[in-house]
Amino acid sequence: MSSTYKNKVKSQGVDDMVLLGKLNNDEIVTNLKKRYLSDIIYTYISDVLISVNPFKLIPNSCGPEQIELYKGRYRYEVPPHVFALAENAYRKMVNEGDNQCVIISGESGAGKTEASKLIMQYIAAVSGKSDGVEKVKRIILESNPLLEAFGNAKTIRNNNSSRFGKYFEIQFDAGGDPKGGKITNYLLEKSRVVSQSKNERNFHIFYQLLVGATQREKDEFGLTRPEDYAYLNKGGCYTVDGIDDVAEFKDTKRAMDVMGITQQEQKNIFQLLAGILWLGNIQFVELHKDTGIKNMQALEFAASLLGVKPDRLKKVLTYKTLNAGGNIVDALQNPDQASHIRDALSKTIYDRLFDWLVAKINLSMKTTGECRVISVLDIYGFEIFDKNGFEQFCINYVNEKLQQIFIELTLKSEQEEYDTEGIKWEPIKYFNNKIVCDLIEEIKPPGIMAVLDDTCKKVHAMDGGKTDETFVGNLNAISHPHLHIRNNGFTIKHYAGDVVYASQGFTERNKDTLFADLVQCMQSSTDAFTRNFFPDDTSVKKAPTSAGYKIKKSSQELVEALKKCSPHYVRCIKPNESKKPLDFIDSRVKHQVEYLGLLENIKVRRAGFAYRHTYDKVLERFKILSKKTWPHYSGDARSGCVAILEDPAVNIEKSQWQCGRTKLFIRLPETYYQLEELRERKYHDAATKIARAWRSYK
Ligand code: AD9
Ligand code: MG
Repeated sequence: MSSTYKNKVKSQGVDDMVLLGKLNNDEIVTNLKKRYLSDIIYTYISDVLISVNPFKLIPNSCGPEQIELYKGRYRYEVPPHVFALAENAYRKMVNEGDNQCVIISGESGAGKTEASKLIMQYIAAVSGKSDGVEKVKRIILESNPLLEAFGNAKTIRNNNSSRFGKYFEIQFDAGGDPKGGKITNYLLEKSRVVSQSKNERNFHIFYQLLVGATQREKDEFGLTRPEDYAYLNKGGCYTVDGIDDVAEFKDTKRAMDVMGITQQEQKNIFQLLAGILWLGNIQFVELHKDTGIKNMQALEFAASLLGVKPDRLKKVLTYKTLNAGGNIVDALQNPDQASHIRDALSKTIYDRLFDWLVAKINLSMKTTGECRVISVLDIYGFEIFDKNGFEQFCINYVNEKLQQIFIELTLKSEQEEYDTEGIKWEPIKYFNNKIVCDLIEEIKPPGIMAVLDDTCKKVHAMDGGKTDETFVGNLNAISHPHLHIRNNGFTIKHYAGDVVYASQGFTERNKDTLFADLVQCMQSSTDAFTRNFFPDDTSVKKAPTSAGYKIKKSSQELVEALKKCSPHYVRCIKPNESKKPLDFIDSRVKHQVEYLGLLENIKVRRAGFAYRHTYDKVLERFKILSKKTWPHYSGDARSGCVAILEDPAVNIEKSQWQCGRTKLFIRLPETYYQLEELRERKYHDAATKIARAWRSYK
């Protein structure tokens, strides 16, 4: 190995871990660490990009000059970067006409959303510049701050955590200019609207509104300080390091303008948000034979902001109309139950508002006709909290599905490559998490979701908090190595670790229905904007679908969509819990390296052959090594490569390489280094010769 190359590897690790000398999890961690401490956050495993969150802006890493550097360049010509991956996806789409997708995974706070934004910026920067195209690009880029305002929040893991999943398709014309786009959103964590854990916040927009609204808006909507609202003061956290809510509110409003959301609609949105905050302040008290309202002002304010009569709102919050064997009865709800109904209403309003925003963005970038697509998937990361509920269950299920598709596609495409190139290989052992996906989603035998749906259907709504217990009892019917039933919950052995789920709230959240009384009350709103969120769908007889069913269906659709594209992967790693720069905790990284299956990923890539490239690329890089190909060569690329490898001056043993149909395969990393070393020496010699000639000329 040449000393410069060796020294570089020693201090900065290898760019592509397929070329690691020794191969085990610790070596991978060490390699990532060396790079991380030298401010190099990107590393490849072949064409999979590993990104380690730097928690700081790395100078000259993502600006316009950097974009220029990557534009039109091949991956191996430039250092590893998310721009190189974006460039590759973009060129492949333009040149080969295939749809591309970028699947970004990693745990909460690992850098997925930042990576997705960089990809979108890159594509916007390198594609066409005409007026129409600029408008579409602006919508695509501005949709980020808008959706982040309503769909992101500070959690203990991440100050700007995405609380929804997003699949963003950018649509291009045949020339590679963006024509439009489409966002599919997944499962917003709506429970956050009504409560947050300690040191966490509600969605950013509430704080933005409270500090950013004009005095007139504040007066009109009864907006005061975040501390004054029950929906905001549970987490005891109002501001976030590095987030300026006033400035962000301006960005949100500007983004709304770009989406074509009118001033009137913006006012409606803010009014609805204020309505939610005031709903949250309604408190109930137990009275003799009735449930009363402790603070009438909150009720009146909420009712007025939602455009409904206070009496009617009170009635639907404190009574529930039930059909008991044909008899319609008004069942009084105790203060606890009434609070539940209040929260269900707030969550639904917010959830529908979010869907409305996504629909609005989609409308503003809607396009027709044939197009090519690059899609970017940025979904909430795998989560393990002290207490994990239905939301974590769904989030982690989606992550299982993504891991599954990674396993399927990387192994599948690898296998296909060996097949099409006519190369023999031995499959590598790896943990296939299909078993966990089945445990959750199978219908026969029933998996966890099926048992949950069944419990929800069979158990009467009036059995108090017992449905969740019944659900756990019913889970006993499943005997599975990855499921462990416990008191008040269960543990799933996920690919990324064991998670203990508390069953409380599972059935209610899975049912996800609003009582008819509430819906009718909202339909009576004098405010058309609010009314529209509660369409009268009683005429359409649909079987009620559960939240679990919806997430299962949408993840299946997502998997189908992804399988139709050429995949690109970004695997994000979170190096610490402190969210501080240069803090690299080996054990944390090792855990992620293990569950992301990076070692297996490398092994599969190297199964027999550590390095492979098309003949023309190999020839281009190493032609200087043989007199047969340097300085002039006019034969075909494959024969050129063979001539180089067989040249006595190079002398690579025949057992160390194989010719595929279009690519050259090299077995050991050392062999590849040997070629690199020879190449460096040749260039060095050539440079010395030129310098000598220059000196003698002078
Ligand atoms: V979650 O699953 O949505 O909770 P993400 O999306 O994986 O999570 P995110 O991209 O939001 O994490 O990154 C978290 C924070 O890390 C960001 O707010 C930045 O402060 C920081 N970060 C992430 N990536 C980069 C980067 N490439 N450069 C600088 C970064 N900072
Ligand atoms: Mg995110």
